[in-house]
Amino acid sequence: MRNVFSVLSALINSSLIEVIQKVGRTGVPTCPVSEYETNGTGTEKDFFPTTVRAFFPAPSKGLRTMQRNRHHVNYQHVFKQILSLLLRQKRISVLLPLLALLMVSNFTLAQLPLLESYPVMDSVIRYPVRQESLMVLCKKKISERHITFVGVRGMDNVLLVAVTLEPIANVNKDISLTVQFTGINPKPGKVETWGYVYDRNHDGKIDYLSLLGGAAPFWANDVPEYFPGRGVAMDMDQMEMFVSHSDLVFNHWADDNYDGKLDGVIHVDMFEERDWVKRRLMVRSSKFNDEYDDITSFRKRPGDLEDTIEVNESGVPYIPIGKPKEEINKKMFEEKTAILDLLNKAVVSCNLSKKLRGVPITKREEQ
Ligand SMILES: [Ca+2]
Repeated sequence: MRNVFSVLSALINSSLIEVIQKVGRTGVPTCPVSEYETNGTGTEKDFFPTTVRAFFPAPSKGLRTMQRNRHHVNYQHVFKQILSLLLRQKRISVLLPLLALLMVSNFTLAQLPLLESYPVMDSVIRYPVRQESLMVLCKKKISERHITFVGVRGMDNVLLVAVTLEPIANVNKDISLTVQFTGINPKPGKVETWGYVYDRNHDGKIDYLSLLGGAAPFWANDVPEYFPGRGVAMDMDQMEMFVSHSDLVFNHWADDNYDGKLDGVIHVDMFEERDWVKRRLMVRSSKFNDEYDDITSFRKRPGDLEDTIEVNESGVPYIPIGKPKEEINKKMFEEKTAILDLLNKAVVSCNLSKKLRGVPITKREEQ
């Protein structure tokens, strides 16, 4: 029995996460907390992801307060401390099931469906890596398109991919991870056709895309209802509000049954009378049969909005940035699946199957 303790102790002292990674490739992620959650308005549900809550249901008040003061909750650290404590007390009967649970949770976390994956992926976008750290991992030309896989200097994993008609001269200059402005108007960088990509089930294929959709201000509770509509002049305070609420817009596409076909999307929907993002629409086929039966809307996090959604037989109408009303429907899913297909072909020819990220470990990426 002493051997068991010493081996476990050594493993934990070196790195618990490395041990888990050997079993499931990705460790328990450092769960990022968005501004929404750190400003105290989020609920515990927002704060603790489902799978973490499942075996860590009631964090002490002190722990929660400590974590609220940080941008990132480091669950790795918390688990490590708990395990160290159990080891010191030689509570092997508690320790082994906990280790098993960690491994199981690691497995399920890697395979969260769209709506549960979204908050983690969204945090990566909110807290991007340093702009100048981007580097090209591989370039391929397929079907007249230049596909550029981009990583971060010092790491060999894929961070994002761009699909362009012309080759990209300089990824650090041409791809902007943060919003740019012309006057007070938000805009993306020079290259607008890129997105973050993930392989949640570690089968070597991309199954989740966060595609750049433009740049716009996001409506929030602090914006007054009387805020000027499109074409109406803004005063200085209103301009400041317009700028401060502006950000890059990403639409999230997921293949939740890992068959290579996209089956769910979280897409922005603009106001009809204002150039602001009104809400995000989630449209998903829960049976993976092109019937969109799982439809909801929210602003920052699922569950934060109660409103009505127009649903047609063919799909869900929405207003894109700067364009008239369109529809999220089977045709749109097929178009995006064609892009996914193209990207996965490029992954193979670039030999990057093992370099795709699972559920992101945000803290590591930010370093
Ligand atoms: Ca699918």
